[in-house]
Amino acid sequence: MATAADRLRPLPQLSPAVSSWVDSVRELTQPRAVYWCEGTEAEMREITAQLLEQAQLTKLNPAHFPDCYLYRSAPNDVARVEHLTYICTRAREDAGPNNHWMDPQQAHTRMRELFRGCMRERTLYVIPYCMGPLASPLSRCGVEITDSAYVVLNMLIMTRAGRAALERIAREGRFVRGLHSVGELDPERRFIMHFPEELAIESYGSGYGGNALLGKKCHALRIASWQARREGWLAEHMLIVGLQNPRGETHYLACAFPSACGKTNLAMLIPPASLPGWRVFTVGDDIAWLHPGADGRLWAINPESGYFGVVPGTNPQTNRNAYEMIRRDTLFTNVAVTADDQPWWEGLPSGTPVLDWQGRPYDPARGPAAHPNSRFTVSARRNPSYSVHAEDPSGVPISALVFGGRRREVAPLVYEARDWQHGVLVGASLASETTAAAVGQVGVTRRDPMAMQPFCGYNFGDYWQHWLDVGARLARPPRIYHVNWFRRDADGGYLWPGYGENLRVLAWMLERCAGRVGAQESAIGNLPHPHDLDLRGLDLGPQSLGALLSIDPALWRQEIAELRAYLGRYGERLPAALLAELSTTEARLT
Ligand code: SAT
Ligand code: MN
Repeated sequence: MATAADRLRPLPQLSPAVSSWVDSVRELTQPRAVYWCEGTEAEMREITAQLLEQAQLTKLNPAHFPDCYLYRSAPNDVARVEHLTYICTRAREDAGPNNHWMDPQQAHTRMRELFRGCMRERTLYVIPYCMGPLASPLSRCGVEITDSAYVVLNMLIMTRAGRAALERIAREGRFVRGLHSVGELDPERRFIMHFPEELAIESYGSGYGGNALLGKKCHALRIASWQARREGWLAEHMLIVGLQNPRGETHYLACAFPSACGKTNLAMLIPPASLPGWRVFTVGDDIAWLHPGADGRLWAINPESGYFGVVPGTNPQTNRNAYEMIRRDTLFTNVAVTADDQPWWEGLPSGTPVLDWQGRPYDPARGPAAHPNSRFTVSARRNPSYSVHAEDPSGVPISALVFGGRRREVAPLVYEARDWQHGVLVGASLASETTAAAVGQVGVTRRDPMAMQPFCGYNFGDYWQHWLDVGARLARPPRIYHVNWFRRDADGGYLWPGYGENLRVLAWMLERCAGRVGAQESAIGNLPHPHDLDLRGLDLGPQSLGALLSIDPALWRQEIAELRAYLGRYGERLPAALLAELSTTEARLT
């Protein structure tokens, strides 16, 4: 425990390990000043005031959006850059075919050249942070050094940052080192490097989202997935949501979807009026750390304390909670503004943009007013459906894991894995149409196992084996499901209404977990009997339901062939059990 004397000590004296690392980075980067983040509200206000003064932030209309600000990123720096993201392990095979790899020595040399003198005339900020509740043994700490005050503001919202985190680091003596500089924001001089064996991250040349807020994807997924394998748990790209049914029973689900597929919406879902008596509690919207508990169940914490969510499409119909949540104390990035300085984005029912996300007079010919990957950063506590259990040091027990992709066809609305081992194959088979969350072509289908393709810090073959090993330790493993909210009809229209109506599918899962309903066995897993889906008040014809639950054996045989070829890339590291599951499914299809 920190003593009273510790509390009075200046931050740099609390942890010699952190201080000596900061000293070496200062030598290298040559900042004008070094600032240690305390994590207080006053500090947040001060940094905000500085950014306003430097015109890096715009204050939004205080009558409608009190304490809300707008930040505009460089136009060439608007999303994660997967092609510039590397896993630097000594052995190339440990990074696997799923990652770009660079030799650690070579990567360090390259980054040192970029970092050398890069903070001249800038302030070096030291952000000690804790991923997960400060009192939880499941949490892990890190320190981000950055020269971006905007990154500091985000990290203060997204993590438990400041003195308390540094005190924990001083006690534990262990932390992830994240060094970040916006550099020149030159896409030609941009790299996001991970050194899992050293628990270190080096990021240069971007100030945006997952490239720069190092606690998020870099630490809580890429480095943590590596740590989790060592320590026997799972770091996953999953939301965590509690659903209370009309009987008063609460079950927690952890759900994996690729970026920008509606995870935040699902995490804070609004039950439709025609399903009375349901309540929804959000524990997390993006990342779950899952630990086998002494009771044989899987327990989850959300390592983050805020949301970095996609703005466009947020409105009272699609997500009333999010719409309410971001009306105060919110940092907006790359949205448009109206004549009276209100933030504006595509999907809002009213308002007219006058400036686009780059601050230019809005001209529809130049594309959408808000950037498709524009974001809000807001404290999780602002969420009307925030769960009181989000701070529980032991986490929440998980009843079901749900994998989902954005697929026009092939995948039915929902199916259930036969058991854990089959569920690992179901997760590994995830594929989805790409979105604006990452740089690159939008709308092409790519394989995204467990929604971790951009985020797994090691070889997927080893990762699937680790999943199998964790499952073997669970006496009461969660059930595993696959959903597809995005199936289309022949004319390209969505067959399922999505958003709050998704609760109908989740409700069926809960009934399965409680052992109250059966299912129809199919080649790919268990499907709901149509009469077990509560569709009261939903205008969905029997034809649509039939199409949503249909399995086309020809398409599935093709899917299995593609999956087999894809998994084959992992060679010797691919667990034999996954191939056996694949053969079982294939045999059932013929
Ligand atoms: O830019 S982030 O990686 O934080 C957002 C996302 O892709 O989910
Ligand atoms: Mn994400």
